[in-house]
Amino acid sequence: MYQTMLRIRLSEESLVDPILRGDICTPCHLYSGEEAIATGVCAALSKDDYIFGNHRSHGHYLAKGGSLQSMMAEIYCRDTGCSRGRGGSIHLIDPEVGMLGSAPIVAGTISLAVGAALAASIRKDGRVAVSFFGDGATGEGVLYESINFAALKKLPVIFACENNLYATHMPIRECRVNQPISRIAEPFGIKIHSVDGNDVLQVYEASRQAVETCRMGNGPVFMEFMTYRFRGHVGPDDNIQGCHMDIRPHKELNEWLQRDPIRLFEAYLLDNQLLDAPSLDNIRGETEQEVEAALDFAKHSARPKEEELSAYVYR
Ligand SMILES: Cc1ncc(C[n+]2csc(CCOP(=O)(O)OP(=O)(O)O)c2C)c(N)n1
Ligand SMILES: [Mg+2]
Repeated sequence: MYQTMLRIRLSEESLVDPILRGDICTPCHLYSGEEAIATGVCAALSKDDYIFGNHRSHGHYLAKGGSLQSMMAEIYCRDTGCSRGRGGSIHLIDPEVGMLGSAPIVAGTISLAVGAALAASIRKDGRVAVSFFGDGATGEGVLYESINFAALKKLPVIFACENNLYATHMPIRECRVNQPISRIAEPFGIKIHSVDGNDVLQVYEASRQAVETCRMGNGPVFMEFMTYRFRGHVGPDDNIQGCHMDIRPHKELNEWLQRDPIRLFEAYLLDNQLLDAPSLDNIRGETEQEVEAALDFAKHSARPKEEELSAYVYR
């Protein structure tokens, strides 16, 4: 889990300079600060289980076992990318590892996860589907329709809400009545977990229980993870055309930086003598190399051919 969180963080941060230089044209919604959620949830799943993501899904894809090289190539819009360079950062997919897709339509993949869970339930294959979405998706009706249908059919689906307190530049306190998001699931009579999303062990333990609930036929489960993004809504700092759009108070950001999920887990590993400082350094060194190799692979891959522009388009 430490390596996965670090792989996500270092690969996200490696994109900052190329984005600022204009080498990457696809919009990138960085996941820095939220790594413990994808990591802890996916650690509780098996390879055969399904996940669906949203616009901020680099971390979901990697945590489920997606290839870092294919992701980097996709972000660089190369033919070697996981969507053959047609999708970019916001359309990641790797069915081999159960990552059934991400898409930037807010709440757009929630009902697809319910569909995957319905298929698993009809086939009785024991698979669980997870839908990752942000607090912003709670403003979309399809979420409530999906929870209702899943509850009615007792589907093995986990609704995983990553509450980072903002939807683009809209603070949650300005667009929702003041109550925890997890309470929206109460009328449906399903299991609910409210979790510190920056504590990977807490995320893992709650997810393990949620997966078990689903496998026993007692799903669905709603999970709310409290967290914060360390970067802008899209790109490193929301400095769009010379105008800073990030209205989040510095004090708030600084307080959350003190609760960096990777630093917290490092402290846990050291305090409990599970790993020593040189081992942590080794993992960091290896991961840095892995990220560098993936960037190199992406940059040296060919772009899709112009004459293949409409290949793979559904007719
Ligand atoms: C249906 C729809 N409405 C609006 C948008 C524009 N949009 C893109 S991301 C976003 C906010 C998403 O916030 P949240 O769900 O909290 O995820 P976060 O970015 O905080 O991870 C919005 C409004 C969109 N992509 N789709
Ligand atoms: Mg949000």
